[in-house]
Amino acid sequence: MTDVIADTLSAFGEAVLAGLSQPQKTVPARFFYDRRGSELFEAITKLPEYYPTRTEIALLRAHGPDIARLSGPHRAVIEFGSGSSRKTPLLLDAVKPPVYVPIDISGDYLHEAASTLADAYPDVDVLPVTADFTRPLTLPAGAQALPALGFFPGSTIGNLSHAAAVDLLRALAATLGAGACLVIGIDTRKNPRLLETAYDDDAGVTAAFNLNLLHRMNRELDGDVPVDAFEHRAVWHDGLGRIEMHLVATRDVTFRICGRSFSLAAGESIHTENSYKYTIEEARLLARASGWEPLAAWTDHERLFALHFWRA
Ligand code: AVJ
Repeated sequence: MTDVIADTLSAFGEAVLAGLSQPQKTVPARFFYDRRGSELFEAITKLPEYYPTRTEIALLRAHGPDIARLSGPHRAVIEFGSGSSRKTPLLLDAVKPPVYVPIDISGDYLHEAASTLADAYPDVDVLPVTADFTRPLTLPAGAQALPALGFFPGSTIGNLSHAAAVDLLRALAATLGAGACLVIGIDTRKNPRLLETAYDDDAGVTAAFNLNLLHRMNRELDGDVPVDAFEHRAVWHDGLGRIEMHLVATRDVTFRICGRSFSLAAGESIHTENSYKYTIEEARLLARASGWEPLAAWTDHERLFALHFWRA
């Protein structure tokens, strides 16, 4: 009979129950992005403190011609996680590919974005694929005929541990096939004050983004988490080279999720995100460790962000 509950639990529910049962409570960062979470992330990318998005866009604008020259003509552009509506046109304008394949796990959003792009780029064959790109997958026939140029912007790779990043980058190489290239955005290590500010902005948007996870648990998992008993915290961990985001209990709390009870003592936290940062040299090591040859890296004057070009 208890299996009835297990069977009907969403992936979110399963992850939350498992994560809250560990000594250091945790919820995987991929669950930030419900409708509200995606809106809040979009707002984060426009914050004065959050430098990655605008810096990466400037790098794509400045180095579009370099990307086109290094990749050569007639490649299929394959984008992993197609949420970057402001970045894709910059790459398409530079490379002018005959085929563009956006890959995303969320089908609704993907098809909406794909049809907008298809309208704007009548000469490009847009072939969206709904899939989990962390596993090797088969590209549509129209893309297989051409060598691939992968596009993985936004430093999404930073959410993964080093081992998981290597695993993912190997899967991308397998998906893209022989002769592939990859354009990947990777956030750099920098002054910890700057990093912590980027993940704890004055307007409180990142705090709202983090706390939305608790609202989502209440909405979707029949929860009664007292959200006002938690506060957002972002800390730089120098040894691990990552920003950690936590939801810290400001008093002892007990709540229920999917009929199960959980408690936190005052000061205890739920760890919600890691955002690893890589020096340009560390990113090159990551490339080599995952079967890629780093060919070029571009960064801004302040070295806030880096755009890398790799070849399989
Ligand atoms: C989408 C994972 C790249 O780590 O900077 C932004 C997510 N979290 N502010 C990042 C995020 C808090 C973002 N990534």
